[in-house]
Amino acid sequence: MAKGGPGLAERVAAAQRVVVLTGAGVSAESGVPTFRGTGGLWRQYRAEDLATPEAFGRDPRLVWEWYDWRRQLIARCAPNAAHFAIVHLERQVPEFLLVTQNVDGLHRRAGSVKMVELHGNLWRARCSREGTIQDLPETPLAEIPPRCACGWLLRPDVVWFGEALPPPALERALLAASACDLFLVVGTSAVVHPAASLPVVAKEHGAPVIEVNLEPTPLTALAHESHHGKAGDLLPRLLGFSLAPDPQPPTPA
Ligand code: BV8
Repeated sequence: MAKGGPGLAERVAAAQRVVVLTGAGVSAESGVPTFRGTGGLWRQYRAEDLATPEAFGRDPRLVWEWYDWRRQLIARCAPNAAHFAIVHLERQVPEFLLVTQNVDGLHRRAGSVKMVELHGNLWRARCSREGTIQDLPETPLAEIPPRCACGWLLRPDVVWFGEALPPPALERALLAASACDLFLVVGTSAVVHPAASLPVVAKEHGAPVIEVNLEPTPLTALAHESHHGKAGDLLPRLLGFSLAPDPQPPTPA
């Protein structure tokens, strides 16, 4: 629980440069299974066994069936109060960056703009040869595994275990973590690197690290405050937002 000192709303009010790191827990209340929770399983497989280049090389059809299942499930999910609280936060602080590990696209659907997707996005596919990107439909794929017009296999445009994160996204996240004056971590088990090192970087540069998660994580000991509970309940309350069901889209500049 909170270890004393100013509450999160006070810290935000005083902050100039805020970074938020999210994981699968921020989408849990939208109905998206987390990676390591009970809902994280698909058929008899573990996510870690399928989200690898080796699994894709061995059985591209199986891996695409998993992503196709996830996309169709996520298409029926909506952003929840935690996503919208983060949108409000983005619009409230002078400098803001959302760094998400999630590939479900729900932050963008909620209205987040200043964000990096460290692990890519399952709504996009990439040609295995050319690297060209194409958007994927909410409906089931006509052909599994899908192929590029060049004939080569398409792959989900996500970062698999053992693959490097997109350098521009990681560099932007590291720079923001080292320069922020408040680092908020929401809904991550903090076991996947290098994303899990970002709060450590923030703390080493003097920023308070505030964790909001259902249960303790390896980050809890390091955090200045840990709030355990559901992000959709806790985050709006901690930030002092009485959230309208869906925040008005930003007025065009
Ligand atoms: C790399 C995309 C090097 C795919 C994902 C030891 C040390 C350092 C690194 C390693 C190491 N051993 C192995 C590694 C490397 C590995 C790694 O970190 N492995 C872990 C498992 C130990 N990392 C990598 O391979 C990364 N690449 O290191 O490359 C390199 C460098 C140069 C050249 C070549 C290679 C790549 C990692 C990215 C993998 N891709 N996703 C896809 O999604 O299909 S990771 C995957 O895990 C998701 O992105 C997910 O977001 C992410 C992290 O998981 P979480 O988001 O935290 O989800 P989880 O289910 O674990 O936890 C949810 C939390 O929410 C829980 O704590 C739960 O309590 C909480 N919760 C639940 N409900 C709620 C809630 N909280 C609040 N409210 C609720 N309602």
